[in-house]
Amino acid sequence: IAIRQNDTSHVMVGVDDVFHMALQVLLNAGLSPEQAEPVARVITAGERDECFSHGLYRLPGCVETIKSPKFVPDAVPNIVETSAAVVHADAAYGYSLLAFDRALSIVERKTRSVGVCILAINNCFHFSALWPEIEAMTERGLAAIAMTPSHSWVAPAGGTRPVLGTNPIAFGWPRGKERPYVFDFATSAIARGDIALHKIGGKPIPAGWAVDSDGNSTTDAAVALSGAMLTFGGHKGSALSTMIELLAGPLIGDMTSMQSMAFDGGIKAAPCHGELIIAFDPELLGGGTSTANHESAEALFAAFTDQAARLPSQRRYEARERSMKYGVRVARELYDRIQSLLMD
Ligand code: NDP
Ligand code: PYC
Repeated sequence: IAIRQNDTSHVMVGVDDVFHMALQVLLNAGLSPEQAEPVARVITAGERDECFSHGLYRLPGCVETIKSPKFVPDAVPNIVETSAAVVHADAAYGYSLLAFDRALSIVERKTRSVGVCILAINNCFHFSALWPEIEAMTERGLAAIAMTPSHSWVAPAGGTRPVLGTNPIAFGWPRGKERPYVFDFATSAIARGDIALHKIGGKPIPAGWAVDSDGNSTTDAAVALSGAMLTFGGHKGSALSTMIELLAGPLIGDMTSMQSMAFDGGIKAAPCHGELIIAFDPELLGGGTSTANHESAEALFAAFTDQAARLPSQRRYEARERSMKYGVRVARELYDRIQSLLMD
């Protein structure tokens, strides 16, 4: 990490202190301790891994969401084992993260027994990156896919009006002693949080991320936020995003991004909808040939790294090591804003 002497525009904060600061802000805002702990943990993980669009930057937005009349600050998730391979976790209009935590051991048990398990989280306010949940699966030796809608901010390919969410999809593959293969990205060209960070930093965005309200390409982050974002990969990202709307929406009896936006009614809380996670047990699905299958997967990864092509999450893992050693470098403006939330 570049620790510059006399850098008054940033503050160095230890990772543990990030967690305690985030936790205290959330508790001050009225979130129950049970809800607050996993939210603070995931925000800290985002800052630690230098995923700035989903780290401490999210904290003021979380406070706004907690104040929303539709949010339930002391929500207690209700976990139901719907079938041998299906778990429904009703987040009861709290954050998604406590519902995930409460369902995790049940999902693990079912996945080991059946080979696959679907976790449907319903009625959850959702603001977080998906890779912490995916890493929880890979730590248990499971492969997994996660996806969620958001708010309708993104135009479908060929259109100019927002319909789709930024709809992230994440995947993880356990690699034994190696760190897992994990990717996690929005199906919009970039997360909305990243465009908001460009706006805060006064920086232009690349062409291709968004159009203005008349459908013209824009590099102005503020204009992008009031126009329509675009999907990655044209019609391919558009279709993938639509799949996420359907699988993590109507399929599990929950809202699409358009419905989530309407539910919000202009309050500007975090999106409220469902999340779908599918876990796989490589041992059981490998039919007893798991060593051979492990070696096949490793050969695939080696074919990347042998030509210096990086695997997704490599940057994140390197950032994690750096942050654990030196702490994280938080913009002074954000740090001061968070401190002011501690005074409220
Ligand atoms: P990016 O476009 O930066 O893509 C991130 C993913 O791609 C990471 O897995 C990243 O690994 C990998 N990656 C990036 N560059 C390369 C490369 N050159 N080679 C190989 N892999 C690469 O992020 P997004 O803006 O699309 O998404 C950021 C986050 O926002 C995600 O965590 C997502 O879950 C979150 N999000 C959450 C939403 C929600 O509703 N809850 C909505 C939208 C987004 P690495 O991290 O190592 O760079
Ligand atoms: O960055 O697109 C985003 C986002 C939406 C909800 C949470 N993050």
